[in-house]
Amino acid sequence: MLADSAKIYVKAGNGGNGIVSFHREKYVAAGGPDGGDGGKGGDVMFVVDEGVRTLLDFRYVKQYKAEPGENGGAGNCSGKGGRDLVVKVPLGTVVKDENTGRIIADLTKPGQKQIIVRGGKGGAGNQHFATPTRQVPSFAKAGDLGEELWVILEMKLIADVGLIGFPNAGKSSLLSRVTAAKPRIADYPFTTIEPNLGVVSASEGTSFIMADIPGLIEGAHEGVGLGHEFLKHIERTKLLIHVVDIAAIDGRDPITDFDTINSELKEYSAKLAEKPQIVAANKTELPMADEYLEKFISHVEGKGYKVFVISAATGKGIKELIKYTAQELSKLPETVMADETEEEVVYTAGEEKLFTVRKEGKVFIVEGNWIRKIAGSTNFGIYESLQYFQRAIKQRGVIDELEKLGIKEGDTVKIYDFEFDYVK
Ligand SMILES: Nc1nc2c(ncn2[C@@H]2O[C@H](COP(=O)(O)OP(=O)(O)OP(=O)(O)O)[C@@H](O)[C@H]2O)c(=O)[nH]1
Ligand SMILES: [Mg+2]
Repeated sequence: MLADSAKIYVKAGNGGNGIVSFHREKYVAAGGPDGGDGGKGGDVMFVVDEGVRTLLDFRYVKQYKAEPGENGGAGNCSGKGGRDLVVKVPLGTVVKDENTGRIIADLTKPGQKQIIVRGGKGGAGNQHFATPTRQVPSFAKAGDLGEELWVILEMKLIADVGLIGFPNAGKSSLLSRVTAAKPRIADYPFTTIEPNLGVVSASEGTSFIMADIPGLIEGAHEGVGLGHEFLKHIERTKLLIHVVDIAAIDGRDPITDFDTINSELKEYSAKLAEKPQIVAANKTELPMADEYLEKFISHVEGKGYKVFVISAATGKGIKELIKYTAQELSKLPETVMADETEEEVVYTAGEEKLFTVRKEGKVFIVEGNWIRKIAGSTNFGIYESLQYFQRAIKQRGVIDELEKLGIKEGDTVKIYDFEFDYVK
């Protein structure tokens, strides 16, 4: 089974609570507040591990949670921080926020590490809340909640060059000739069902990674055949080699084949169609190729492409093709990141709404990351903490929004686990 995408839940540890405590000692009449702070919750981070080759594991284990911070202790003792959770992912993993589609991480280097969700801050103990007028602070802050998120993981091939073309064009044959890869090669379509990768040594010191993908056919951009699954993989290659069977062994016309594949690319994404493309006219050692070769070359060159006349079977023309490919690659930028190739809406944090308000029957529901956090760090049993909460939601316009929805005295407001009656 191919496992090149998965959906998982990640949750960073909640911060530990600050505590309320007072110094007690024999002969010391009124000890001051000494409630310690809560520890920070652990982060969830992803690290690229080359031993992990697919996202298969993420199909089985879907929840990843880091440790919470410990609560503070008496005697100004801070709680221990929660341990981070380090999750190993394969090279080429792109992590997206399920909700917004925003790319959170694009892990393209071995060993690369990135925090995905951050642990909550520990709450401050009552030691911090003593003021000249408040010498007996009877409250402490709860720890912040750890961030939580559903994320989509996608694995994108990291190859410099992608081989595209119809089934049976000879993509795998070409790959096996120029690299040590041993893809399956056969005279039936869709021999290749998953991409194969290989390293091409071009000349002293220069090498690049080449990948074949399953054959593309008409309608691929709509999901016909197998190729569609893989178009997204070749989005991040730097250059494409388009392999065409010039001997027309499968009975199709090479010129039509060439145009069909290119229009499929264009239908799938404009970026993909604009990628530099070198054309390899294959199987030209066969006499049948002569019938099409000349016309094919003039058609393709007429469209501005460079064509190489090759034979994956005999090796003809392949040295020239590889040399030219290496030259072209050296002119292109180092890496192609996922967010440069994808036409997605990328949200910045500032655009995200602080909260949303809706009415369900008689209950007014307030949701959103900001409100969840602040509600989570409020100790509703303590007057001063509650006051702080009320001030904050008023300032940010929550009350205004509730009133716009027609809230009345005595109606219920629900903020995640907290419910209270609305009082003007
Ligand atoms: N005569 C000749 N046959 C070739 C040449 N290149 C490939 N073939 C044959 O064409 C058939 C298909 O080759 P593959 O390399 O499997 O083609 P592919 O493009 O990877 O095909 P899919 O994986 O099915 O998409 C095999 O029978 C190869 O032996 C060539 O240069 N000359
Ligand atoms: Mg193949």
